[in-house]
Amino acid sequence: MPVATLLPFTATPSRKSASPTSFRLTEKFILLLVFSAFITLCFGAIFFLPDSSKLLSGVFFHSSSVETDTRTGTDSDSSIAVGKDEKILAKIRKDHERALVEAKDTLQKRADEIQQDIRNEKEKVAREGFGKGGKDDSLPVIDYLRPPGATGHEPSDPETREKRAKIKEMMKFAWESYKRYAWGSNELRPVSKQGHSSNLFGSIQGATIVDALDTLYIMEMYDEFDAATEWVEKNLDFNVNAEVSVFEVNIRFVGGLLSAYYLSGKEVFRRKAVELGEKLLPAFKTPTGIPWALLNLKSGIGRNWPWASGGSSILAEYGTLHLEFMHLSKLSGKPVFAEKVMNIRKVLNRLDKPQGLYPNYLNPNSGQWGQHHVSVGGLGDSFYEYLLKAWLMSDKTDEEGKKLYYEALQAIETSLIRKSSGGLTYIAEWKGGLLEHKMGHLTCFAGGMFALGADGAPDDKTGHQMELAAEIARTCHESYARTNLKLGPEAFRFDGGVEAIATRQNEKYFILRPEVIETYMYMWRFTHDPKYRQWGWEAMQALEQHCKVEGGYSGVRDVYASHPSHDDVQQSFFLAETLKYLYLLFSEDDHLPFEHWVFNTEAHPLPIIRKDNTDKPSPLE
Ligand code: DMJ
Repeated sequence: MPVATLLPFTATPSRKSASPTSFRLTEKFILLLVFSAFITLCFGAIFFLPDSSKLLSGVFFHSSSVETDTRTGTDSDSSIAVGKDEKILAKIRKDHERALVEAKDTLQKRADEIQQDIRNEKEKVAREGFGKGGKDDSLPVIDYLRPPGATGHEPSDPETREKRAKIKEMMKFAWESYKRYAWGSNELRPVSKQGHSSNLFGSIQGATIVDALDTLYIMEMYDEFDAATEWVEKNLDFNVNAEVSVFEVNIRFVGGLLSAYYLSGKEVFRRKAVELGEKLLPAFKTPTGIPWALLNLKSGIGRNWPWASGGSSILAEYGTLHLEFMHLSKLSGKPVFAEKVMNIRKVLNRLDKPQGLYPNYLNPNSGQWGQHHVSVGGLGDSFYEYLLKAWLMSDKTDEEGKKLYYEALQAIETSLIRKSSGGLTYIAEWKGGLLEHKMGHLTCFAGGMFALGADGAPDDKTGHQMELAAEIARTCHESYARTNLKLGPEAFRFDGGVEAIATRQNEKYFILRPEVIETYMYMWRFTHDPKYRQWGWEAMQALEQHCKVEGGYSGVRDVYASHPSHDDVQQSFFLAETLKYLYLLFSEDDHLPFEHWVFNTEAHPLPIIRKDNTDKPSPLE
C-alpha cells in the first residue's frame, strides 16, 4: 500500500483549499522549506544586491519608513524607520533559523513520533473546537484515514477524457444554476428560476448542497466544495419544528454528510451527520422498533404515511437505514445506531414471508405485514440493495445480510422475474398473489445490484447473476430507446401488446432519475463492454437536448411527446446520483473502487469497514 494511503489527513495532490481541518505535517514541512528558500532569496537580494536594497526596504517591507516619511518628513523619523527595518530583519532572520531547526527536527523524527504529533494535533482540534458550534464533547477523537480512490485520474483514452469533461460541465451548470437561483433552498426550479422545497425535508434546508457535496469533491470542483462546506458550517440546521421523511433525510442528508466526511476528513461533516442521526432516533420508538416513516424533529413524534396500508411502515424506507447507521455508530462510538437497525433485521426474521418474498408494508405496532404487495421498484427496492451492501460494507463479515440477500433474490427470480415474448427480461410486481407486468424506472437499479452481488452468489450462480444483470440493463435501455425523447418513462409495461413502453399517462414522465445509468456504470465496471458507455452517452445527450433549460436541468412530463414539456424541478438526486454515475461510467475503475467503497442508495460512497482494522491508521514505515 502506498505510504500516502496510510497518512491521516492525506491531501489529494491537486487539492487547493478543501483540505482537512488542519495542515498535515508533510505539508507543513514542504511549506517550511518553501518559506526557507524564499527568505534565503530575500537575504540574498538585500545583502548582495545593494542597488535594490532601497527599493526592497520600500516595497518588500511595505515600508513603514515610506509611510512615516510621508506623514512627517523629518530626519529623526527616518532614523526611527531604519531602526524598525533592522528589527524586522532580525525577526525574519530568527524566524528563518527557527524554521530550519523545525524542518531538521521533523526530518529526524521516527515514524511513531510523527504519528504521535498527528494525534496530538487532532486532539488539540477536538479540545479547542472547530467551526461554528465549537467543541463537541460527545464525539470521540478518531484518526481520520482517507480510503483509497477518493479522487481519480484522467482517463488515458482521449475520447473518454473528453466525455468525462463534458459531464463535469453538466455538473457545473447544474450547480451554478442552483447557486444563482436557489442557494440554500432544497432544490431548484430551473424554468421559473427559483427555489423549490418538497415536504420530504420539512423545513430542513439545503438538500441539493448536501446531496451534491461528494459529487463536487470527486469531480475535483474544490472551490464549489468549499462554498458548500461553508454553507453547511453556517446554515445547516436540524433544530426545526417540522416533520420529515426519515428515509429521505437519512439517504440524502446523513448519507451525504458521511460521504463528505470520508472524502474530505472535515470534522464538521462527522459532527453534523451524528447530530442528525441522533435527531432521527425517536422514529424508532414504536412497539416493535420498526421506525415511523415521518418524524417531527422537534417533538420526536412519529407517524406513518396516511396512504400506507393501515398505518404501515414501508420496506424500502425502514430497510434503507442500515449502511448509514452502521457508520454513525463507528463515527460516534455509540452503539445505539447499529442496535436500531439490527433490531429491524430481528423483527423481519421472525416473520413468515409469502413465497419467500417481503411485502412492502409492515405495521410497526403489531409487527405484522400489511397488504401483500411486493416490488423490487418503489416501496421495496433499496431494502434488497442494503442487504447485499450491508454484507459488502462489513468486509463480508455480515453473513446474515448475505444470506438474507441471496434468499430474497432466489424468491424474486422464482416469483417476479419474467421474459416477454419479445425476449426482454423484466421484474414484475406482485399484488396479493397476482403479477402486474409492469417495471418501474426505479426497478432498473436492480441490474447494477445483480452485477454487484454476482461474485458472492452461492452454487456457482455468478455467471447466471451476471446474465440476469445484463438482461435487465438491456430491458431498461429499451425503455429509453422506445421513446421519442430517448429518456425512460417512470414505469413501463409488458402487457396489452406492448413491451417496455408506458401505456398510462401518469407513468410517462421522467424526473432525471439515475437508476438506468447506475446500472450501466456497474455493468461497465464488471464487463468493460463498450455498449454500456455508449448507452450512457446516449442518455447524456438526451439529457442535454431535452432537460437542459436556461436555469438548470428539468424533468419532463412525457417522454413520448415530440417536444419536452418541463416539470420545472432539478431534483437533488440529479447532482448526487445521475451525474455522479455518469461521471464514474467514464472514469477509470480505481476511482471509488468497489474494493474500498459501497454506494448508499443515493450514490453517496461509504468506505468498507475493515474486519482487520486496516481502515485505521498504522505507524508509518
Ligand atoms: C433516490 O433518492 C434514491 O436512489 C432512492 O433509493 C430511490 N429514488 C431516488 C432516485 O430516483
